[in-house]
Amino acid sequence: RRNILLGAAVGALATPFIRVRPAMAAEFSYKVANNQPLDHPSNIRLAEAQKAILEGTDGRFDLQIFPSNQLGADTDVLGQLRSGGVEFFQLSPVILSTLVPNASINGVGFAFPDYDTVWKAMDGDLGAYARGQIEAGGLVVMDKIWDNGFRQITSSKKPITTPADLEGFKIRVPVSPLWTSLFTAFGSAPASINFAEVYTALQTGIVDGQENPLAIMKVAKLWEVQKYCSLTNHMWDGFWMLGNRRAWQALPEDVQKVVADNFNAAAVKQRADIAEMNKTLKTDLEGNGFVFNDVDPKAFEDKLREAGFYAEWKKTFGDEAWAILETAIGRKL
Ligand code: X2X
Repeated sequence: RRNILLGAAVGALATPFIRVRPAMAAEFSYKVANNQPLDHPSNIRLAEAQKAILEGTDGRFDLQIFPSNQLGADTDVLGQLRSGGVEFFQLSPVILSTLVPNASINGVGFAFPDYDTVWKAMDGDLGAYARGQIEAGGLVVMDKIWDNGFRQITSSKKPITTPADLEGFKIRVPVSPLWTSLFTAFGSAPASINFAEVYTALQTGIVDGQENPLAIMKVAKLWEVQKYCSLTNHMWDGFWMLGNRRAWQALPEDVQKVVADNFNAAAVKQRADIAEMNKTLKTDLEGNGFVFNDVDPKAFEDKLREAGFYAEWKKTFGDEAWAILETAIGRKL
Protein backbone atom coordinates (compact mmCIF):
# COMPACT_ATOMS: atom_id res chain seq x y z
CA ARG A 1 0.00 0.00 0.00
CA ARG A 2 1.27 3.36 -1.04
CA ASN A 3 0.74 5.10 2.28
CA ILE A 4 2.62 2.41 4.19
CA LEU A 5 5.67 3.01 2.00
CA LEU A 6 5.34 6.74 2.46
CA GLY A 7 5.05 6.23 6.22
CA ALA A 8 8.18 4.08 6.25
CA ALA A 9 10.11 6.76 4.35
CA VAL A 10 9.07 9.43 6.84
CA GLY A 11 9.92 7.10 9.72
CA ALA A 12 13.41 6.55 8.35
CA LEU A 13 14.10 10.29 8.47
CA ALA A 14 13.12 10.77 12.07
CA THR A 15 13.12 8.55 15.12
CA PRO A 16 10.30 9.25 17.55
CA PHE A 17 11.51 10.77 20.81
CA ILE A 18 8.99 8.87 22.85
CA ARG A 19 8.71 5.18 22.23
CA VAL A 20 7.68 2.18 24.24
CA ARG A 21 8.53 -0.83 22.14
CA PRO A 22 5.95 -3.57 21.99
CA ALA A 23 7.29 -7.06 22.75
CA MET A 24 6.35 -8.22 19.26
CA ALA A 25 5.81 -6.24 16.09
CA ALA A 26 2.45 -4.56 16.49
CA GLU A 27 -0.30 -5.15 13.95
CA PHE A 28 -0.82 -1.38 13.64
CA SER A 29 2.01 1.12 13.98
CA TYR A 30 0.67 4.67 13.65
CA LYS A 31 2.32 8.04 14.02
CA VAL A 32 1.02 11.09 15.86
CA ALA A 33 2.63 14.49 15.22
CA ASN A 34 2.40 17.88 16.90
CA ASN A 35 4.26 21.18 17.16
CA GLN A 36 4.78 21.22 20.90
CA PRO A 37 8.06 20.71 22.76
CA LEU A 38 8.59 17.38 24.51
CA ASP A 39 7.87 18.78 27.98
CA HIS A 40 4.53 20.38 27.03
CA PRO A 41 1.65 18.63 28.89
CA SER A 42 0.30 17.43 25.52
CA ASN A 43 3.33 15.22 24.98
CA ILE A 44 3.44 14.02 28.59
CA ARG A 45 -0.20 12.89 28.36
CA LEU A 46 0.34 11.43 24.87
CA ALA A 47 3.18 9.29 26.24
CA GLU A 48 0.77 7.92 28.87
CA ALA A 49 -1.89 7.31 26.23
CA GLN A 50 0.63 5.45 24.08
CA LYS A 51 1.34 3.03 26.91
CA ALA A 52 -2.34 2.61 27.81
CA ILE A 53 -3.27 1.96 24.17
CA LEU A 54 -0.52 -0.62 23.74
CA GLU A 55 -1.72 -2.42 26.87
CA GLY A 56 -5.41 -1.95 26.10
CA THR A 57 -4.98 -3.54 22.66
CA ASP A 58 -2.74 -6.37 23.91
CA GLY A 59 0.14 -5.00 21.90
CA ARG A 60 -1.76 -4.69 18.63
CA PHE A 61 -1.56 -0.89 18.37
CA ASP A 62 1.77 0.90 18.65
CA LEU A 63 1.63 4.71 18.68
CA GLN A 64 4.77 6.61 17.79
CA ILE A 65 4.91 10.21 19.02
CA PHE A 66 6.68 12.89 16.99
CA PRO A 67 6.69 16.16 18.98
CA SER A 68 8.29 19.53 18.17
CA ASN A 69 7.51 19.60 14.46
CA GLN A 70 9.83 16.64 14.01
CA LEU A 71 7.88 15.59 10.91
CA GLY A 72 7.62 19.12 9.53
CA ALA A 73 5.89 22.45 10.02
CA ASP A 74 2.15 22.45 10.70
CA THR A 75 0.92 23.26 7.21
CA ASP A 76 3.21 20.52 5.76
CA VAL A 77 2.09 17.91 8.29
CA LEU A 78 -1.53 18.74 7.48
CA GLY A 79 -0.72 17.60 3.93
CA GLN A 80 0.91 14.42 5.26
CA LEU A 81 -2.20 13.74 7.35
CA ARG A 82 -4.43 14.04 4.29
CA SER A 83 -2.24 11.69 2.23
CA GLY A 84 -1.84 9.17 5.06
CA GLY A 85 1.90 9.71 5.59
CA VAL A 86 0.96 10.63 9.17
CA GLU A 87 -2.05 8.94 10.76
CA PHE A 88 -2.76 11.39 13.61
CA PHE A 89 -2.02 15.09 14.04
CA GLN A 90 -2.78 17.54 16.84
CA LEU A 91 -3.56 20.88 15.26
CA SER A 92 -5.04 24.25 16.15
CA PRO A 93 -8.55 24.61 14.69
CA VAL A 94 -7.55 28.05 13.49
CA ILE A 95 -4.70 26.65 11.35
CA LEU A 96 -6.94 23.78 10.27
CA SER A 97 -9.16 26.42 8.66
CA THR A 98 -6.71 26.48 5.73
CA LEU A 99 -8.39 23.14 4.86
CA VAL A 100 -11.75 23.35 6.70
CA PRO A 101 -12.71 27.06 6.67
CA ASN A 102 -15.28 27.09 9.47
CA ALA A 103 -13.13 25.02 11.85
CA SER A 104 -11.69 28.31 13.11
CA ILE A 105 -14.97 29.61 14.60
CA ASN A 106 -13.56 29.38 18.17
CA GLY A 107 -10.78 31.82 17.21
CA VAL A 108 -12.95 34.91 16.77
CA GLY A 109 -11.23 37.72 18.70
CA PHE A 110 -12.29 38.22 22.35
CA ALA A 111 -15.20 35.77 22.00
CA PHE A 112 -14.47 33.73 25.14
CA PRO A 113 -14.43 35.40 28.58
CA ASP A 114 -13.05 32.40 30.52
CA TYR A 115 -12.28 28.66 30.52
CA ASP A 116 -15.73 27.64 31.85
CA THR A 117 -17.30 29.12 28.74
CA VAL A 118 -14.62 27.52 26.54
CA TRP A 119 -15.14 23.95 27.78
CA LYS A 120 -18.94 24.22 27.78
CA ALA A 121 -18.80 25.42 24.19
CA MET A 122 -16.16 23.02 22.90
CA ASP A 123 -17.66 19.97 24.67
CA GLY A 124 -21.10 21.22 23.58
CA ASP A 125 -22.72 22.58 20.45
CA LEU A 126 -19.85 24.71 19.16
CA GLY A 127 -17.39 21.81 19.31
CA ALA A 128 -19.96 19.48 17.73
CA TYR A 129 -20.45 21.98 14.92
CA ALA A 130 -16.68 22.24 14.33
CA ARG A 131 -16.23 18.45 14.37
CA GLY A 132 -19.05 18.12 11.85
CA GLN A 133 -17.23 20.51 9.54
CA ILE A 134 -13.95 18.60 10.00
CA GLU A 135 -15.57 15.20 9.25
CA ALA A 136 -17.27 16.71 6.19
CA GLY A 137 -13.80 17.89 5.14
CA GLY A 138 -12.63 14.27 5.00
CA LEU A 139 -10.75 13.94 8.30
CA VAL A 140 -11.46 12.05 11.51
CA VAL A 141 -11.52 14.05 14.74
CA MET A 142 -11.64 12.89 18.36
CA ASP A 143 -14.40 14.30 20.59
CA LYS A 144 -12.27 16.11 23.15
CA ILE A 145 -10.22 19.11 22.15
CA TRP A 146 -6.90 19.67 23.95
CA ASP A 147 -6.01 23.04 25.47
CA ASN A 148 -3.55 25.43 23.91
CA GLY A 149 -4.78 28.42 25.89
CA PHE A 150 -5.71 32.09 25.90
CA ARG A 151 -3.30 33.94 23.69
CA GLN A 152 -1.15 36.87 24.85
CA ILE A 153 1.01 39.27 22.85
CA THR A 154 4.77 39.57 23.34
CA SER A 155 7.25 42.06 21.95
CA SER A 156 10.99 42.52 21.99
CA LYS A 157 10.67 46.32 21.90
CA LYS A 158 7.72 47.76 23.83
CA PRO A 159 4.70 46.77 25.89
CA ILE A 160 1.36 46.71 24.06
CA THR A 161 -0.95 48.67 26.35
CA THR A 162 -3.51 50.15 23.94
CA PRO A 163 -4.77 49.15 20.48
CA ALA A 164 -2.71 52.03 19.04
CA ASP A 165 0.47 50.21 20.15
CA LEU A 166 -0.35 47.50 17.60
CA GLU A 167 -0.26 49.91 14.65
CA GLY A 168 2.61 49.02 12.38
CA PHE A 169 3.71 46.24 14.78
CA LYS A 170 5.59 43.45 13.01
CA ILE A 171 4.00 40.38 14.52
CA ARG A 172 4.26 36.70 13.68
CA VAL A 173 0.92 34.95 13.38
CA PRO A 174 0.24 31.27 12.61
CA VAL A 175 -0.76 30.48 9.03
CA SER A 176 -4.50 31.27 8.92
CA PRO A 177 -6.71 33.96 7.35
CA LEU A 178 -8.43 34.64 10.69
CA TRP A 179 -5.16 35.52 12.42
CA THR A 180 -3.99 37.74 9.59
CA SER A 181 -7.35 39.50 9.51
CA LEU A 182 -7.37 40.09 13.27
CA PHE A 183 -4.00 41.83 13.29
CA THR A 184 -4.64 43.66 10.05
CA ALA A 185 -7.75 45.10 11.75
CA PHE A 186 -5.41 46.52 14.43
CA GLY A 187 -3.24 48.07 11.71
CA SER A 188 -0.35 45.68 12.46
CA ALA A 189 1.94 44.07 9.89
CA PRO A 190 1.24 40.35 10.48
CA ALA A 191 3.62 37.75 8.98
CA SER A 192 2.31 34.16 8.59
CA ILE A 193 5.00 31.85 9.94
CA ASN A 194 4.68 28.24 11.08
CA PHE A 195 5.52 27.59 14.73
CA ALA A 196 8.59 25.57 13.69
CA GLU A 197 10.24 28.84 12.58
CA VAL A 198 9.01 31.18 15.31
CA TYR A 199 12.00 31.11 17.67
CA THR A 200 14.42 31.86 14.82
CA ALA A 201 12.16 34.55 13.35
CA LEU A 202 12.14 36.32 16.72
CA GLN A 203 15.84 35.80 17.32
CA THR A 204 16.85 37.22 13.94
CA GLY A 205 14.37 40.10 14.16
CA ILE A 206 12.30 39.17 11.09
CA VAL A 207 9.39 40.08 13.35
CA ASP A 208 9.27 42.10 16.59
CA GLY A 209 6.59 40.10 18.32
CA GLN A 210 4.31 37.10 18.44
CA GLU A 211 1.27 35.89 20.34
CA ASN A 212 0.77 32.58 22.15
CA PRO A 213 -0.53 31.13 25.40
CA LEU A 214 1.89 31.36 28.34
CA ALA A 215 2.39 27.56 28.51
CA ILE A 216 3.78 27.53 24.96
CA MET A 217 5.98 30.56 25.64
CA LYS A 218 7.40 28.80 28.69
CA VAL A 219 8.23 25.41 27.15
CA ALA A 220 9.39 26.87 23.81
CA LYS A 221 11.63 29.30 25.77
CA LEU A 222 10.30 32.34 23.91
CA TRP A 223 11.38 34.39 26.94
CA GLU A 224 14.92 34.10 25.58
CA VAL A 225 13.96 36.18 22.54
CA GLN A 226 11.07 38.36 23.81
CA LYS A 227 10.79 40.89 26.65
CA TYR A 228 7.30 42.38 27.09
CA CYS A 229 4.15 40.32 27.54
CA SER A 230 0.75 41.99 27.31
CA LEU A 231 -2.12 40.00 28.81
CA THR A 232 -4.64 40.59 26.03
CA ASN A 233 -6.41 37.17 26.11
CA HIS A 234 -7.44 38.02 22.56
CA MET A 235 -8.21 34.45 21.46
CA TRP A 236 -8.75 31.02 22.97
CA ASP A 237 -7.05 28.28 20.97
CA GLY A 238 -6.88 24.49 21.30
CA PHE A 239 -5.65 21.41 19.46
CA TRP A 240 -7.96 18.92 17.79
CA MET A 241 -6.68 15.35 17.59
CA LEU A 242 -7.18 14.68 13.89
CA GLY A 243 -6.95 11.35 12.09
CA ASN A 244 -6.51 10.20 8.51
CA ARG A 245 -9.81 8.60 7.53
CA ARG A 246 -8.45 5.58 5.64
CA ALA A 247 -6.01 4.76 8.42
CA TRP A 248 -8.79 5.09 10.98
CA GLN A 249 -11.16 2.87 9.02
CA ALA A 250 -8.43 0.24 8.71
CA LEU A 251 -8.62 -0.27 12.49
CA PRO A 252 -11.02 -2.86 13.95
CA GLU A 253 -13.79 -1.29 16.04
CA ASP A 254 -12.39 -2.53 19.35
CA VAL A 255 -8.99 -0.96 18.58
CA GLN A 256 -10.67 2.29 17.50
CA LYS A 257 -12.46 2.41 20.83
CA VAL A 258 -9.29 1.96 22.89
CA VAL A 259 -7.48 4.61 20.85
CA ALA A 260 -10.34 7.13 21.00
CA ASP A 261 -11.02 6.58 24.70
CA ASN A 262 -7.36 7.10 25.57
CA PHE A 263 -6.92 10.17 23.36
CA ASN A 264 -10.04 11.75 24.88
CA ALA A 265 -9.00 10.91 28.44
CA ALA A 266 -5.53 12.33 27.76
CA ALA A 267 -7.08 15.57 26.47
CA VAL A 268 -9.11 16.03 29.63
CA LYS A 269 -6.03 15.44 31.81
CA GLN A 270 -3.97 17.80 29.64
CA ARG A 271 -6.56 20.57 30.19
CA ALA A 272 -6.13 20.13 33.96
CA ASP A 273 -2.32 20.21 33.59
CA ILE A 274 -2.47 23.55 31.77
CA ALA A 275 -4.91 24.93 34.36
CA GLU A 276 -2.39 23.98 37.05
CA MET A 277 0.51 25.57 35.12
CA ASN A 278 -1.53 28.74 34.57
CA LYS A 279 -1.54 29.37 38.34
CA THR A 280 2.21 30.02 38.38
CA LEU A 281 3.21 30.76 34.78
CA LYS A 282 3.17 34.54 35.14
CA THR A 283 5.51 34.44 38.15
CA ASP A 284 7.58 31.78 36.44
CA LEU A 285 8.02 33.84 33.30
CA GLU A 286 8.79 36.97 35.33
CA GLY A 287 11.65 34.94 36.75
CA ASN A 288 12.75 34.31 33.16
CA GLY A 289 12.79 38.06 32.49
CA PHE A 290 9.35 38.76 31.03
CA VAL A 291 7.80 42.14 31.88
CA PHE A 292 4.00 41.82 32.08
CA ASN A 293 1.21 44.35 31.67
CA ASP A 294 -2.58 44.10 31.74
CA VAL A 295 -4.81 45.74 29.15
CA ASP A 296 -8.43 46.84 28.93
CA PRO A 297 -9.69 44.13 26.56
CA LYS A 298 -12.82 46.14 25.71
CA ALA A 299 -10.72 48.83 24.01
CA PHE A 300 -9.19 46.13 21.79
CA GLU A 301 -12.54 44.54 21.01
CA ASP A 302 -14.05 47.95 20.18
CA LYS A 303 -11.19 48.61 17.80
CA LEU A 304 -11.89 45.31 16.00
CA ARG A 305 -15.57 46.19 15.75
CA GLU A 306 -14.79 49.65 14.32
CA ALA A 307 -12.51 48.04 11.75
CA GLY A 308 -15.36 45.77 10.60
CA PHE A 309 -13.70 42.56 11.85
CA TYR A 310 -16.87 41.04 13.37
CA ALA A 311 -19.11 42.00 10.43
CA GLU A 312 -16.62 40.48 7.98
CA TRP A 313 -16.26 37.19 9.86
CA LYS A 314 -19.98 36.84 10.49
CA LYS A 315 -20.38 36.93 6.73
CA THR A 316 -17.51 34.51 6.14
CA PHE A 317 -18.61 31.93 8.73
CA GLY A 318 -22.29 32.35 7.88
CA ASP A 319 -25.34 32.91 10.08
CA GLU A 320 -25.59 29.32 11.35
CA ALA A 321 -22.04 29.09 12.71
CA TRP A 322 -22.18 32.64 14.07
CA ALA A 323 -25.43 31.95 15.94
CA ILE A 324 -23.90 28.82 17.54
CA LEU A 325 -20.90 30.90 18.67
CA GLU A 326 -23.07 33.70 20.09
CA THR A 327 -25.26 31.21 21.94
CA ALA A 328 -22.16 29.51 23.37
CA ILE A 329 -20.73 32.77 24.72
CA GLY A 330 -24.10 34.21 25.73
CA ARG A 331 -23.73 37.53 23.94
CA LYS A 332 -23.77 39.26 20.55
CA LEU A 333 -20.45 40.17 19.00
O1 X2X B 1 1.69 28.15 16.20
C1 X2X B 1 1.40 28.54 17.32
O2 X2X B 1 1.61 29.69 17.70
C2 X2X B 1 0.73 27.59 18.29
C3 X2X B 1 1.77 26.68 18.90
O3 X2X B 1 0.11 28.30 19.31
C4 X2X B 1 -0.30 26.84 17.54
O4 X2X B 1 -0.20 25.66 17.32
C5 X2X B 1 -1.44 27.62 17.01
